[in-house]
Amino acid sequence: MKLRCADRILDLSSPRVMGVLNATPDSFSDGGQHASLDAALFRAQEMVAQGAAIIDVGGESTRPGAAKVALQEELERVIPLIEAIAAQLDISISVDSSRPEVMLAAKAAGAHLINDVRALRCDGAISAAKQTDLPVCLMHMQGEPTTMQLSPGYGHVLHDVQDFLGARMQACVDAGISKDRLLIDPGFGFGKSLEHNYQLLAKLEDFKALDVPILIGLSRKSMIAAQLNNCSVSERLAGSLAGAVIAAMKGAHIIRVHDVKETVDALEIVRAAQQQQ
Ligand code: 8Y7
Repeated sequence: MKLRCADRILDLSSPRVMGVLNATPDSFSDGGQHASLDAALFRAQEMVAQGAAIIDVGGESTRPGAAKVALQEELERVIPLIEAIAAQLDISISVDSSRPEVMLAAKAAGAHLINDVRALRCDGAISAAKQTDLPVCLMHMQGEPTTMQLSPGYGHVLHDVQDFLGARMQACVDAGISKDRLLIDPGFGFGKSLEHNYQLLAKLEDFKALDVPILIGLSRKSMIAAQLNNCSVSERLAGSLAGAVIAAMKGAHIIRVHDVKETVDALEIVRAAQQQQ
């Protein structure tokens, strides 16, 4: 399976790694705007060398309870970084944003893919995404980041998430975004209890029925920590790799992670085994 991403082709015939790059001012450096751009660019370069297929650039923190970021602030964080990566590195760039203005500016800056945790539900987002002609990842989230973990509830979590993603896909197709531009993501940790997350992971293969590439992110998330005595972020690598391998074996095409090198290695073993089937 191949996905056209602006002027690049992403080969999804074996599972690929998307590296997380946070364009938040204090993520890498406290030495001002220029230093933080340089540090982020250095990290991007490292992820390319480690075998990432995509770099996901985000300027809005969607962690549970995180504060909202103003539009101008989000633009100032992500756009110069996307421009610099596009100019200097040979890699697909995804923009992690829900705002139409950011999607359009990111496309102009050289982005290849849109990653929207709100599945194009913000005003104007569908039409902006269509205008960019870029592929879009539609993620499931119940509620909003500030409140989503307070009391997540479903009739049947698997069916509810599938129905939501199917409906968002239909809304995109109705607006003129063709199905071969779409990807889906169950949204681990976004308005889900621990049990909901593992129910979705256990049945991830059922999302193949929607017939578009599947992207997942569980790297370092609380669903990993919760099984490991609520271990700290630095102790979640083995658990995250196990989750990535399970997801890949159940049909995920793109795995969004912090630890690129280790995940690329783990997925190479999945690829070698899948090739024999
Ligand atoms: C996901 C994501 C985050 C995910 C997609 C974190 C931006 C939280 N998680 N995008 N973004 N899927 N598509 O812990 O699971 O990385 S942010």
